[in-house]
Amino acid sequence: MDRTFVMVKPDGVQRGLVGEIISRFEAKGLKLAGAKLELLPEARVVEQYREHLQKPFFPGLKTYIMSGPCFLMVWEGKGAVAVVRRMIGSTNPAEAAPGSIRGDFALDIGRNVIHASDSPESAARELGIHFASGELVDYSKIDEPVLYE
Ligand code: D4T
Repeated sequence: MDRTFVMVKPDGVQRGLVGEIISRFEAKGLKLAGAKLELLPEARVVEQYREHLQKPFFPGLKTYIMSGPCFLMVWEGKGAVAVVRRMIGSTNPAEAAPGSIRGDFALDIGRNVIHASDSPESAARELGIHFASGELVDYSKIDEPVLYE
């Protein structure tokens, strides 16, 4: 099954949106394979956002991501990377579709509540940054036979 890395950012944790976000992914049929609440060290934030290191918004992004705990998750399911990206919505919440997480819960691109991997390659890379293999749980869920053809 496909796996993706998802992170509720500090604004989402502070606003009490973790439960709502987990509920949406559970209701979709995705399977939680790992989760933890963490204050991210600078090195992992830099690694996570390495493509943006030279961008003008990077210093503010780093300060924001390190401003409080993040809730890190790994979700599994058919097409999980693309499915979760659609569920979180566009990077800029002002353009994110209603019904998406950013469309429903955010207003500002600098406080957009949630991150999710944007490709299977990014998912593998980001999983490696944030989770040790022993932190992921391999198990069966009883709804799998009715979720999939
Ligand atoms: P993340 O990586 O946080 O899920 O966001 P996206 O994948 O949707 O978008 P991104 O990589 O282009 O941007 C990373 C992160 O930087 C913030 N940001 C972005 C910002 O504060 N100002 C900006 O102008 C841009 C483009 C928001 C998300």
